[in-house]
Amino acid sequence: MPELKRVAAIHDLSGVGRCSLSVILPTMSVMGIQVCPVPTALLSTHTNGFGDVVLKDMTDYIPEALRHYISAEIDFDCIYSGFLASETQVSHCLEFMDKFGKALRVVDPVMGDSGKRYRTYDDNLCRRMGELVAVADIITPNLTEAAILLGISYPAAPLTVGELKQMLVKLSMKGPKTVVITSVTMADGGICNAGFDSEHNAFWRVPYEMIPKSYPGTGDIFASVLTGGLLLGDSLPIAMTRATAFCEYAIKTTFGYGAPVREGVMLEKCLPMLAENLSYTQYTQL
Ligand code: PXL
Repeated sequence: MPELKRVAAIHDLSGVGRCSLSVILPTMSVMGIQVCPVPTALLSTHTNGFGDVVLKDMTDYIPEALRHYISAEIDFDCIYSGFLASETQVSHCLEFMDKFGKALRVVDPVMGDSGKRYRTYDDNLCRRMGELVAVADIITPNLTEAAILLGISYPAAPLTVGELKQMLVKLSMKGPKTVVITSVTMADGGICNAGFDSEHNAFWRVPYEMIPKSYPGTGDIFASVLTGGLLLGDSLPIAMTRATAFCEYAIKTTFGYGAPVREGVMLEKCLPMLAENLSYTQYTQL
């Protein structure tokens, strides 16, 4: 039997808007990874642009599912968390990360975008997200979330390489060995995703073409492809380039069709590209 990697994905399930588990499941599956969803909440849509959302909280489900997995001796290669609805959910994620100590711990500290916090996140929840970051092996904040985690204001001006490296190092000093910051506008031109591997003191930069639209769920897709790539044996720069190339392709496809922003990217049209499992090498050193 081929050994497939198994991931516990602790995220919400939003019915419409192509984010969180709705995109994580197909994205990692097409890469040949088994994703086991641990839904933190059920939402009719995501929280940006559809008005009053119907939300069923699943907080109590998380520790019960964890107990079942332990008693059934089910193991995971990776625990991957994202959007969380409450501080209690952070505590439950910490338990999950603790109980599967050998698993790769990936924390996507979903809290905001484009300089703004999502409306369901307050100061306390953001602080607790910092506790989860501290136990992670890998974190994938966008620039907004990186600023929140560092307790600084959202950088108004493009970043120099030195400023960006400092942010990456400071985040890694909070615990995670690997830090990837997405959507960084650079003072020397362009926009990129940037990574730091503290074990090898290596900094990586993956540039991409800026499209003037911000589609929900692209951070979830980026973190899923990055995590999938690393689980399949990619190095950090190769996994970062795979994830960047796929997001760029999905965003340009969606933009090219003029599809509504709030519905996220046209993932269904794009997934075959990921199944091809090519190697991507357009990174540079930061
Ligand atoms: O993609 C991040 C995300 C996840 N889950 C929910 C969201 C968002 C972003 O808006 O609203 C419910």
